[in-house]
Amino acid sequence: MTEAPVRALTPPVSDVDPFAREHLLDPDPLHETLREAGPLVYLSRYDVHALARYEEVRAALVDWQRFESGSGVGLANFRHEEPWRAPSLLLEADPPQHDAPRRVLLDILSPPALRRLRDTWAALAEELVEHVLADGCEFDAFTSLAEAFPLRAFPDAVGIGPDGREHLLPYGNMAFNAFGPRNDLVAADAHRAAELGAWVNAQCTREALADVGFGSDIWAAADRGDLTYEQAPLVVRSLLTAGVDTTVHGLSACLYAMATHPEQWQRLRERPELARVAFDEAVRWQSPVQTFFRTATTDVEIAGTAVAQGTKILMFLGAANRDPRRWNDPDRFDLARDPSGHVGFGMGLHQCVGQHVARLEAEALLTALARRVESIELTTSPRRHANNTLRAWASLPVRIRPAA
Ligand code: 8QM
Repeated sequence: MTEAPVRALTPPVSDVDPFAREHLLDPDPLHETLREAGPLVYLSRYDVHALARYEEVRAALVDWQRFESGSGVGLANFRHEEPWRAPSLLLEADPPQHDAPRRVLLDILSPPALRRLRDTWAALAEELVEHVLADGCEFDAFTSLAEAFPLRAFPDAVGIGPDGREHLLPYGNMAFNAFGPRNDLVAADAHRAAELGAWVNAQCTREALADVGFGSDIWAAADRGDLTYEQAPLVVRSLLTAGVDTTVHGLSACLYAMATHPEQWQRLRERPELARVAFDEAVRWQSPVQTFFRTATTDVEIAGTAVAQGTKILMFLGAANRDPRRWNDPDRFDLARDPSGHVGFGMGLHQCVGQHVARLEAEALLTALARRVESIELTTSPRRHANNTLRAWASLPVRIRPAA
């Protein structure tokens, strides 16, 4: 038996707008449609090819030679459109330019380097949990925990000054919207882009940063010659862009999961060492970062379809993380599963360099809660926040019962 060569198939075409508000707020139905349409779907509205199955998303993520990041990981192609800010040296770069910044951050954000933060963050988490317990046990877990914890922990760890920190979340919201099309979400923030960008850039200079922290570590890498002095502030900027909203919505995903799965909460209380598994399972289940693009560096064939050089490839991380071809009962949030291999942090060369920071934050918050809180339940419907890249929240109203 010989198989017929499968060449230049025409992929299924969809005119859906995945960045329309309804899909951003509730992406699961669209994800299923795209996964089931085929391994590759042409999205006519944006002239991009989309991947929604685990195998294809993973393959594209690890194939940095054929699917580059340097022409932008959003919809805009930097070769044809001016980027809204100087490109990131990490996210929007390929080898060899990507290598030095990557190595520097891998070291600064490595598990041994984070050990000094562990006790501080555990104490901070306890303080926040005590506060919500003392405050009557009914509160918005989005603002009081998921936003409050990273905002108290991370900017201090980077070493930025105390002033203007209220700009961090609006800047992140803008940066993550900017990966999508220029829709109403981008227009809504456009009037603040210059002001927010200037504030963030001003936090990245050596003079603006504390003597101890990730920021100072980055400048020390420049002193050693591991980075140039021109690169250092842009690497600091990567931390401030990628390190706040992602953890806010990742922690929100955990809290939402726990509030809606009381049996999983009890399991975590019995075995608090599951906190990190719980976080990764929440990242798989919700995928706080929903989408990124790559660009084909040559004419390529994906699942039998010819894709021309320069084509943008839209990878649905959230859809891959719930692909039934890869995951048993994928829509279930389940601490008994092994969530490793999820693509919520990406995969390959660009895989989230801050993932150990995120896990440490989640571990601190979840273990503090597990010690002091018997139950968590929603009091009213949570509210989502529409963003072109993030599966984001606006509010998570809960009631907790203190542990005896
Ligand atoms: C997303 O600016 C950056 O380097 C950067 C921005 C956003 C991310 C990563 C890096 C994935 C969290």
